[in-house]
Amino acid sequence: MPPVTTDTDLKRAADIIAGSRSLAILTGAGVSRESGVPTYREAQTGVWARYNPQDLATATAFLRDPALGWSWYLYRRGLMRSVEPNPGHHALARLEQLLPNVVLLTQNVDGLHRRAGSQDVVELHGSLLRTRCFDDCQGAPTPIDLESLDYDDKMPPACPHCGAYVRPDVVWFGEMLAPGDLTRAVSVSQACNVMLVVGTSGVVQPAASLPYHARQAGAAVIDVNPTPSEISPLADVFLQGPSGEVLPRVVTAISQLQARS
Ligand code: BV8
Repeated sequence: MPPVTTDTDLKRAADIIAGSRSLAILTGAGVSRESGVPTYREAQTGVWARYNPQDLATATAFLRDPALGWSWYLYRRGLMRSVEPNPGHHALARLEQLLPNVVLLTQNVDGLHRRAGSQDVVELHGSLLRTRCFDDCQGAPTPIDLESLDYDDKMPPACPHCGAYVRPDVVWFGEMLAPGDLTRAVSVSQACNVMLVVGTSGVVQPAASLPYHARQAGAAVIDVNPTPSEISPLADVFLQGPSGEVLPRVVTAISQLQARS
């Protein structure tokens, strides 16, 4: 679908971002869509079509059926390894070089922002690429290097320290976000003067509240999404279109503004 964004909206967004003293970026699954990673709202592809991620992404589900939970996470981990960052990820990474203060807050667990070169990234919901002891037996978190274990896709391996299951180092529904991550995300959202929201339906809490924190602190909010989301009504500018097409256009416009100044 070609972007519906008008040049006027795009230029307005570029002006706001180029003038930012402190830019907070909040991303969701949509920013990885053009890398080939299905979003949570889409029907899961293939073998997973019959499962709802929210039903699988809980500690209860994992303990109820560890074989299912483990194979789902290994499938997604393999998918993340097989895809590449897309132009949207690279555009966001470029903003760190163009602007004085950029912090990227992501709900995504795919590691693609760091692979695209973003440095200051807060992975609010953890990472599929890391694993840890289900019981955090050596303290929270107890990282476990999966590649150091003998494992298959049938059942989660045992923690070498205590024998509990090895689990993905992600935040499941019903689990608290890492305190340091949430504290930093809220303070960054309250301190920024521009928040760029990309590819999120704005449903999952407490991440979905971050744009409200920014708004309340007087920040301008820009939303990038092919379809209006829970966040769009909050936005000063809504850039309607796929982030892999819209974000590079925004970064080009910012570079042109800086060249003229
Ligand atoms: C917690 C990791 C509390 C796991 C994930 C109020 C306050 C606090 C909690 C709650 C609350 N109300 C409800 C809750 C409970 C729950 C929640 O929010 N439920 C929802 C369903 C209502 N929250 C929690 O459980 C959180 N925990 O707060 O604990 C607590 C308190 C005390 C003691 C103990 C606990 C934890 C939430 C984290 C869950 N983990 N992921 C895994 O992945 O396996 S969430 C997961 O789903 C993602 O990380 C992401 O956050 C979310 C999906 O959202 P999006 O990223 O937005 O993706 P989505 O598919 O929805 O939308 C995609 C968008 O992209 C769409 O808008 C689409 O239009 C757009 N798009 C499509 N193509 C493109 C595009 N955009 C750009 N370009 C494109 N090409």
